[in-house]
Amino acid sequence: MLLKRRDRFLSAWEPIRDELVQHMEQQQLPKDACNWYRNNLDYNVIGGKLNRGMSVIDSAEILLGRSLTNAEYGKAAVLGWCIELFQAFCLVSDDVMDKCHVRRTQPCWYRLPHVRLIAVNDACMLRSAISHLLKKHFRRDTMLMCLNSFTTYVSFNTDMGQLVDLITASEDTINLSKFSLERHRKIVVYKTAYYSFYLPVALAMRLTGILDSDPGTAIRPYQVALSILIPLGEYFQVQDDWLDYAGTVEEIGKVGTDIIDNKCSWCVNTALSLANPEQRAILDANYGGKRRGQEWRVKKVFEEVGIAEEYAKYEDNAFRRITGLIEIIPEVTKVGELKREVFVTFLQKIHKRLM
Ligand code: DMA
Ligand code: MG
Ligand code: MG
Ligand code: MG
Repeated sequence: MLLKRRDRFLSAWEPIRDELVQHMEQQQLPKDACNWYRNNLDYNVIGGKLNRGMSVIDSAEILLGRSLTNAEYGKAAVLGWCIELFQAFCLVSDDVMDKCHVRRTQPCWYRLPHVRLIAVNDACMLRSAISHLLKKHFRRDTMLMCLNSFTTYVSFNTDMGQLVDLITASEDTINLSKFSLERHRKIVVYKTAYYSFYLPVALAMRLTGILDSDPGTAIRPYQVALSILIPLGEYFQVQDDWLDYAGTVEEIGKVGTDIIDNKCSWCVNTALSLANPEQRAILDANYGGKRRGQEWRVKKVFEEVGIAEEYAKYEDNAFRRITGLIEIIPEVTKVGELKREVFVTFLQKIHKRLM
């Protein structure tokens, strides 16, 4: 059942990819460039968990209380693949900026010898595909403007989050007193939560006809969705920070670089709040350091302060807190209204994740 769901979503990818490449071909762009774009799409869009993209379909089905017709599925799948294209854009550019080596258990795109900094333009082309697809597939729909404005809003937020992430992790001046859980919260909400959690649900809501400030509804559905999905996305990025430190490449498909990159991650902020003066001195002297043994010394302090226990507590709290937020939505709702199940499904998908 689960495999079928993924297979069906994957089978919608090929025509979308071909349509993007054909867009270049129709303009008689050189064959090598068209092939390059195809390789970019194949290498960077496929290979992940596809949770974000498939959430559009799942959420739409829950909201309608039935399976989608083939035509509805086609539209939901385009929206899902737009999110996966955005994710691909984020990862290709993020890996350049974070200087990572491995992604989805293969070399990061920019690490391929023939690619290198062409990856910057390749990332842009993954992102440009989104408005092109929306225009093509929704040109006769009144919802086009709304779908465009969601994606623009969410992209800008993601860019702002990445900016705060990057300037907080300055390479030449390492100063842990610049870090705080408050700053961390801004980073994770902006760089991750909007596009990974709010966007799939908001697109599914619009697709199934939920309008903001629907006359007759007491709750503002998009505001309610945001109030649950932002904390959910925050929890997800805390897990990403944790797995960067604790996960293996087999589990997470990438090699953690947060410590050597001087990232303002949940782990270092938590360790700073628990460290005694000697441990703090070790963190000050080694965090963000690239010399041999420095990362190991930081990890040792993480262990000593009991970060694993702290993380387990965080997970339990987050689960309880978000479950409470979901209960804002009435238990029984009519077709066309928000449903608890959209959010419960999302929470269950990520709670205690190990990959
Ligand atoms: C994730 O940040 C956010 C975006 C927008 C990619 P990250 O650098 O922690 O991600 P990862 O751990 O996947 O490199
Ligand atoms: Mg990264
Ligand atoms: Mg990053
Ligand atoms: Mg990370």
